Amino acid sequence: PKTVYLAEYTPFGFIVEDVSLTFDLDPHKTRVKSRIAFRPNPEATDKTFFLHGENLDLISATIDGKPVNTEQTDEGLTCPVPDAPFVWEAEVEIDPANNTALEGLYMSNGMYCTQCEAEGFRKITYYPDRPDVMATFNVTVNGPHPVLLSNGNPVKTSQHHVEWHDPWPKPPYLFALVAGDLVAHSDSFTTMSGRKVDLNLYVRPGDEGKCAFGMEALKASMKWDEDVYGREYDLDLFNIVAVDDFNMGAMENKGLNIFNSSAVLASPETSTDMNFERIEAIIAHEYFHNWTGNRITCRDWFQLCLKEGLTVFRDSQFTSDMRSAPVKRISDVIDLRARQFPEDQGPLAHPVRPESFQEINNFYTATVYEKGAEVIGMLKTLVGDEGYYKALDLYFTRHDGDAATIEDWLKVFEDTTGRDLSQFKRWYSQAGTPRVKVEESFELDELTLTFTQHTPPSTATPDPQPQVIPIALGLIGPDGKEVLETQTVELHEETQIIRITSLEGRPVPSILRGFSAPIVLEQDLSDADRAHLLAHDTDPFNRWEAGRTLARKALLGIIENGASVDEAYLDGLRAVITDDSLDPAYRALMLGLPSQSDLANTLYEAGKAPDPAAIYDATETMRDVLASHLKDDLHALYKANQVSEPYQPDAEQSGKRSLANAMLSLITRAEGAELAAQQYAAADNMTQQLAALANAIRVGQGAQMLADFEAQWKDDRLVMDKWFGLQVMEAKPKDAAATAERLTEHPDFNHKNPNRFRAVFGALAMHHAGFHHESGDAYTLLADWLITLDPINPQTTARMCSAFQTWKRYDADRQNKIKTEVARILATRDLSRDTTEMLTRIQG
Ligand code: HT7
Ligand code: ZN
Repeated sequence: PKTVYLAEYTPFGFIVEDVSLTFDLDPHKTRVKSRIAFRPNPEATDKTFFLHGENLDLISATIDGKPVNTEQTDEGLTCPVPDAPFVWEAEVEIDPANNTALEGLYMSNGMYCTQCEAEGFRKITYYPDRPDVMATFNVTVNGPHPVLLSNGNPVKTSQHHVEWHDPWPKPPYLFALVAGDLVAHSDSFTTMSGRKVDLNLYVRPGDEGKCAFGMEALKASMKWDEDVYGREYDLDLFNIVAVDDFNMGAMENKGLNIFNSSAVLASPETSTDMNFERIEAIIAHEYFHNWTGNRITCRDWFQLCLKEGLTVFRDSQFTSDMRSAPVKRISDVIDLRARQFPEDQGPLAHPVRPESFQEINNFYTATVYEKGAEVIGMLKTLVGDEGYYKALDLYFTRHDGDAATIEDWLKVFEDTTGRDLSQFKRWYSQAGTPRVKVEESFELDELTLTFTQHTPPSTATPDPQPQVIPIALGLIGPDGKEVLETQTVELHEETQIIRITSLEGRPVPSILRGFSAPIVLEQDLSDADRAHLLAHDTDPFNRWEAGRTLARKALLGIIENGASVDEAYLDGLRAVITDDSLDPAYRALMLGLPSQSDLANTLYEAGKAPDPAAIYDATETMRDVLASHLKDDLHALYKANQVSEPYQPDAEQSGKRSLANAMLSLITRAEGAELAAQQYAAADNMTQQLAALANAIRVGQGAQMLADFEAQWKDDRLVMDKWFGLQVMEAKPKDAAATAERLTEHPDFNHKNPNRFRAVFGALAMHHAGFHHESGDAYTLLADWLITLDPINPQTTARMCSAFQTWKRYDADRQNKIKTEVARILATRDLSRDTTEMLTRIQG
C-alpha cells in the first residue's frame, strides 16, 4: 500500500466553482449524475486532472458537453482537460445495498444514508476527494421515500423529488444524503441575531419517544456556542438523523448530522445516566464542528487534530459547564490514561499531527482527539482565558471559509498574544508521553522542586526534544491549610528548578493540579503525604489523584506480596465518601480503582511481566477490603442517595445514583444479591436496572434476571447491545472468551452491525483478565472474528485490532500467542489496507 506524507502536500490543480448532483435511488442500481464546474487553480503547479473514484461503474463522462476518453484505475480516473474553465459531467452507478463497509452511500434497515469522512465521497462519484477542495453543492434526490434529505436548505419539494442547495462552500467529506421512511421530532431555535432555525431529529417509526433529550441537548449546544464563543448557526435548518448501522459515534455533515442511534436516542427506561451524558456530549461535539471543522476545515488529513482536538476541547468545556467541572476533568483523565496513554506508549504511537499514513481512517485516534484536546487546554492555560478567546476570535475571522493548518492555528495565538510558540509546536510533532520527575528538598523556610522531563523515544519520534509543559501547583501546609494557591510554572528545559521561600514548616506539594499537562508525573511522596492531600487538597483533581495513587500502591502490594491495605488510606477514603458536603458523583469516583490494564502497565514499566490473573484477584481482594472497611456506612449511604423524584438525567440525580450503585456493588459483594434483586424489581429506569443486573451476575446470581431482561427488551436494539456486552464484562476471566463465543451464536448477534459487534468484542477486549487469559482463547476468538469481519467492514475491523497493541507488556507465552494471531490475520488473502496497516504497526 501507498504511504502518504504531510511533507508532500501540493494544492489541487483546479478550483471547483459549483457542484450539482442528481441521485436516482435504487438499492442495487443507484444512478448518480454529477455536473462540476472547474477552473485552473493559479496557485497550483501540478495541473494533473485526477478525480478519485472507487467501486463506481462509469456510465458516461463529458467535458463541456463532449464525451471524453478517461483512463481509469482502482483509485480514480484522469483525462485530458482544457487550460481554461470547463464543466465535467458524469454518470455512475453504485450498489448501496451491498455496501457493508458503511462508507459512501449505503443502506441501513431499508434507509439510505452516507458517510463520507474521511475519503468516502469517492465511493459516490468521481471527484477531487480532498478537504481543501471546497465548493457549493446543489443536490437533487429522487426516490420513493417520504423523507429525502441532503445538506443545506430545501429549494424545491415535490413527491419523490427534493432539491437541496447548500450555500456554504464545503469539502466533499461533509456531503450527506438520507432517504427513508422516517419520522421527525421537530423544534426550533432562535439565534442570537433573531433568526429562526428549524430543528428536526429524524428517526425510524417507533423511536419517536427517544428524541426529546437529544433535541434539548442540541438547543443547549447552540446557545452555549453563542454565549461562550460568539458562534451563531448559519442555515435555516438543522437536521439530525439516527442510523442503526454506523462505524463511529456521529458525523458533522453540514446541516445534516448523521448519528449512530446509540449516540442520540435516549429514554429513561432504555438509557443509563452515562448514555445520557455521552449523548449530550456527542450532540454538542457534532454541532460545534459547524464552526470548528465545517466553516473552517482542514487543508489535508494530517491536520485532523485542527478540527477534532479543538472540537473535543469545546465539548469538554460544554459538559463542564452543564454538569460538574471536577467530575468531568477526572473522567476525561481516566479516559485519556485508559485509551491514549497505551497508544502513545506502544507501537501505534504517533504525533497529534501525524506525518504519514496509509489509511487515514486508522488515525481517528485517542491521540488525535483526546491528546489533541489536551494540547489546546495547555495553550489556554499558557495564554490565559482572555488570550485564548481573543485568539479564537481572530481564528474565526481570519480563517472563515478556509482549509487551514496547525501553523495557521498557532499563528493566531502568536499574533494575539505575542508569544513564540515554536517550542510549544512540538506537542503536535512529537509522539510519546513526556515523563516529568519532581524531586523535593526543604531547608529552613525554603522548598526546592527540581523538575526533569524525559520523553521515551519511539519509532515515530526517535529523538524527542524538551517540550513546554505547564505545571499547575499549590502547597498544602502541615495543618491542612493551603499555603500557596494554584500557580502555573512553565517547564521548557530538560531540568528546571523552582524555589518557594518564607514557608513555615514543610508543606506537601500538590503538583499537576487539574492535570495541567498530559504527562506522567513521577513524584516520590510518602503515603502519609498522599493521605494528607486526600484529606486536604483544595484541588479536586489532585485530591482524587492522591486517593487513586494510594489505591494503586495498595493493589500492587497485594499483587506482589499479599500485603494488607494501609489503614490510614482506608480511613481517609472513608472520610471522603461519608463527607456529605462533597458531590456524590465525586465521592463515587473516589471509590473507583485503577483499571487492571493500568496496573499491568505499572508492573511492565517496573520491569515485571504482569500476571493478569493475579491482578484480577488483587482487585477482587481490594473490593472485599473496601466492603468490609466501609460496612457500617454502606446501607446508610445507599439509602441516603436514593432518588425519590421522577427520573432526570442531570448531574445531581445521576451523581446520587452512581454513589448508591457503588454502595450496592459493595453490599452485594458482602451480602449477596438480595438488595440487587429488590432494586431490579423496583427500577423504573435503565441505570438502576442495569446496575442491579450487573451486580447480580457478578456474584453468580444473575441467570433469572438476564432471562427476564432479554424477554423485556428483546425488541430494543440498543438495550440488547447492553445485554450482550454485560455478560462478557461480568464473566469470570476463564469464562470470558466462551461467553463471547456463545453470544455470537445467539440469533440476534449480527456481526455486520458495528454496535452489536463492539458490544461483544469491545467488551471482551476490555476484560483484561479474560482477554489475556492464559489459554489464549480470547486472542484466537477475536482473531477469527476479525478475519470474518474484515472483508465486510474494514474500518471497524481495523479499530478493533488495537486490542493487541499492548502485547509487549506480557510474558513470552502470551506474547507468542498474540504474535501468532496477528500473523494469522495478516496472512489472510485480500486483507484490507486498514487492517494490514494497523497490524503491521502493532507488530513493530
Ligand atoms: N468527524 C467524524 C469522524 C469520522 C467518522 C464518523 C462516522 C463514521 C466514520 C467516520 N470517520 C471519521 C466524527 C467526529 O469526530 O465528530
Ligand atoms: Zn469530531
